[in-house]
Amino acid sequence: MITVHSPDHVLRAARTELAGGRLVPPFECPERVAFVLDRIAAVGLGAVVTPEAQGLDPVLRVHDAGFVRFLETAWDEWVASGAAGEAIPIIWPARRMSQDRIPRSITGRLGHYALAAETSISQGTWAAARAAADVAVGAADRVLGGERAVFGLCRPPGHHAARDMFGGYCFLNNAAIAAQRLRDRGLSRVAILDVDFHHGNGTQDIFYDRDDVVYLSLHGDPMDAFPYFLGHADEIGVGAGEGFNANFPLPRGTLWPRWSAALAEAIGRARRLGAEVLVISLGVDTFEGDPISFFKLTSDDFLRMGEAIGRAGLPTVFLMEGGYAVAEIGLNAVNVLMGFESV
Ligand code: OKP
Ligand code: ZN
Repeated sequence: MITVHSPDHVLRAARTELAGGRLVPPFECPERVAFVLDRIAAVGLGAVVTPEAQGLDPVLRVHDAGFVRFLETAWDEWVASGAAGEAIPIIWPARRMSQDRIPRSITGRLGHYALAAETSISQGTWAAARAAADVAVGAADRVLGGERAVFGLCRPPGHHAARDMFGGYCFLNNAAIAAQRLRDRGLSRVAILDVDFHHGNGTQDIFYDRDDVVYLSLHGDPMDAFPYFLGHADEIGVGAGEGFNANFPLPRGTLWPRWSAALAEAIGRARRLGAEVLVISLGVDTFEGDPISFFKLTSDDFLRMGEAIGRAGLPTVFLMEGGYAVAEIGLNAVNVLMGFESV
């Protein structure tokens, strides 16, 4: 399997994440990709190629132009405002506050465009986010060109990024950008299957009223897990999109038997709805050793996960999302790809 990878991911190297009332080194760090590349080389998965630069057109197909402009300029404005640390939002347009007037101040705009406070914007964040979008498009284009499956080693991840919001370590929604690319280049129905531990609120939001991109997600129950405010089983889509969104919230301690039963249901749904291609939001933070999640999948379970996805028999774009047990992320992510290839 070909891997698409951009060395520019290292430009996202924030020093701070707000966690437990402290500023700590981010869980979502550049070393994650280094471990995945090491494992790809060790098992001889296949060639690693650099993506073509796409410009912003594929990004603007799913994201708000004002939001994109904000991401582009936020770091420079933050520095110009005299702040010493990284850019972290401190206030939101919460209930009964105006949602439609976008403040002039960088602090006000951070609150307008953020959905969470753990994710700081740092120097280089925008360049890395753009490179991850190029990776997603490069992977989608190779599947359009006839590859059975391609791995886009995206970093930073994307599935929490909504049309006009960043957070949860995500800035641009790589999976949504890839799915839209597949639609724009001729496929009629795309299914995004999100196996990351966290619900992909951003992806769900982007496609919620559409029947041409199905969103299916297995994740920690939002009553107990980030992003807390989306990802319930009764969120089924709206308007033309009704019936084209399916959430499988699962409890603390979930093991392979329960997780894989939900996976089988999700894949069955994708097939019945007529999906022609799969985009997999491949987070491996479902691993038993993950420091911020609460499922209990083993490294061998990731092989079985890949086999189950392979048995769907559809062209597949794998895109990296989460996974924070850094020493095991290569083994776990590449196990999914090897399981897929074994089918
Ligand atoms: C991104 B992705 C840790 C709290 C975690 C953010 C989680 C973002 C996960 N102190 N909050 O879905 O893997
Ligand atoms: Zn996650």
